[in-house]
Amino acid sequence: MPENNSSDKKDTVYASPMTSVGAFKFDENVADVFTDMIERSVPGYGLVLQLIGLLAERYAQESTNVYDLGCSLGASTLQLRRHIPASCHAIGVDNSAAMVERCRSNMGRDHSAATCEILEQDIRDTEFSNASVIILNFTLQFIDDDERQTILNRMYEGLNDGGIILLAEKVRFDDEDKQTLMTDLHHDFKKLQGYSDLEIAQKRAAIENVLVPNSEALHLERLNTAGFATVMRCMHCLNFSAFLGIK
Ligand code: GEK
Repeated sequence: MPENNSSDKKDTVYASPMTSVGAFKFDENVADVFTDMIERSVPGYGLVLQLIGLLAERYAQESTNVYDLGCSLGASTLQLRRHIPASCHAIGVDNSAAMVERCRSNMGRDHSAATCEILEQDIRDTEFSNASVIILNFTLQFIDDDERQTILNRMYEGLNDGGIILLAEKVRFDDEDKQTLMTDLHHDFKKLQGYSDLEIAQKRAAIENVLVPNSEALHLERLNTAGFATVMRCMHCLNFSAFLGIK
């Protein structure tokens, strides 16, 4: 389990019947239970966190910036901090005040040598410079579809040669049968983690139009278009994938 949160509260946000389900927001209620929510909702989440540590060990360059975009409570930021040289600076960015407040407090309890700052900011406004590692761990999926390429292009520009981007996303399948099967299996996975049919249905209604997944082919194409010399998928579990781009 990632040690990223002082709270280990169970996610019951969608446990009671709602007369109408509002659009999903990263508010106080979600931030309070976020570790439990993401661990029980995203198959492979823990594995991607470990992968982030391995990539940071290999690709973080001395005296550079490493970025964690959409840092939430800081699970990926902590992986970065613990695996980068002491001369690096870790920058976490999130536009949810509730997440940022808790993330800063989580970072305050970590004693890694590398310095760290958590910015309350929209990643569309983040400036990237002297970067060796940029992490987008299940964040790009919340940005307007037509803005995704521009953000990736800017990240590429801010990366030093040999730097990397790790992009993890929920993905969709163009083939309708595959899309249905993966969606069903994902819901089976959530039931296995203890979510009820009601919780799954209400969360699904809330997240629709908020989290908009792309196909794997489109993610790979975007990374190629941004200019990355090497682009590959490095993790895949049901309808969740992670992609690596190396400059
Ligand atoms: C982890 N990476 O645990 N600008 C900044 N932050 C944003 C924006 C935006 N435009 N849109 C959404 N967010 C984390 C998990 S969660 C993934 C990332 C999920 C933030 C949002 O506030 C939330 O904290 C995060 O992106 C997405 O490794 O909930 O599936």
